[in-house]
Amino acid sequence: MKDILTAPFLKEMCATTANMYRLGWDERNGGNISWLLDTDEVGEYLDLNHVIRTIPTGFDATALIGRIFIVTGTGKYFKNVTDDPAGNLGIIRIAQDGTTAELLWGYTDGGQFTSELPAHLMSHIVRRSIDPDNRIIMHCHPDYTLALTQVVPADERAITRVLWQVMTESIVVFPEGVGVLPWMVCGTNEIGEATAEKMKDYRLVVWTLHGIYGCGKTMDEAFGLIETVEKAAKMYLLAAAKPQLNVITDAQLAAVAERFNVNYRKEFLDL
Ligand code: 2HA
Ligand code: ZN
Repeated sequence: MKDILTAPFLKEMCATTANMYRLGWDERNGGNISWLLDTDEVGEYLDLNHVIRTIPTGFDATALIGRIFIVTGTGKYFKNVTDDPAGNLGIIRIAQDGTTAELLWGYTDGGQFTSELPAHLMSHIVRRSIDPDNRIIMHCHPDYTLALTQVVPADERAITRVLWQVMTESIVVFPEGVGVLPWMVCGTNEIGEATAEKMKDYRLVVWTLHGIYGCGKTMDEAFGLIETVEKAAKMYLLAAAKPQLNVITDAQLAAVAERFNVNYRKEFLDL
């Protein structure tokens, strides 16, 4: 059995959480990541027959029975993951009943997975029905994205247009736009269901006055989506309250989308 601390997925969880903390996106215990792992790969590091304990999830994830995830822990700080991966992360498998998680590694202080597990697993189910290679769901609290939700209506078209209009890359990186949820109580099955519903149409979902969700096949893809939204929100807010003399017009947005051959959401433009 190989040493799990040398596993590429573990090292990437450490590197990513540290990076996100440094960017200020994950203050205190803010943010969470789940990564659907390859079972055979996990088997190189862990005895898959050894369940440390079981933890009820409180919702049905039948579509993920037998699937193994590495998930950040509830109440844990991204800044501490690298120094103590086993205390801050856990590797869980969805049990045969679909509503229990089997702990295979981690959460060494008796802890458990993020309170946002419903949003994560429900989003995994939806995204994999659209893209079977999706593996990552990432949630964080990036500064400018949050601030943007104070000053732009909590509306998909309105927020997407702001992000598209101020940075040329935006429509190329997220041509489908961003989904937006109104303010809701977090950590509940309800916000999980609402997030997953948005994930049918979007790879990015903004939670008003809270943060953002991104997804992808790889950590880079999920991170890159969020990073691009955050950059565009920053560009907008750096100039906010000053007369906006120059934005990318709808015709120009369409031209960029055509040049990069992306299928953008046509109803978000006035053409
Ligand atoms: O895990 O970010 O949304 C802490 C949070 C809750
Ligand atoms: Zn959060």
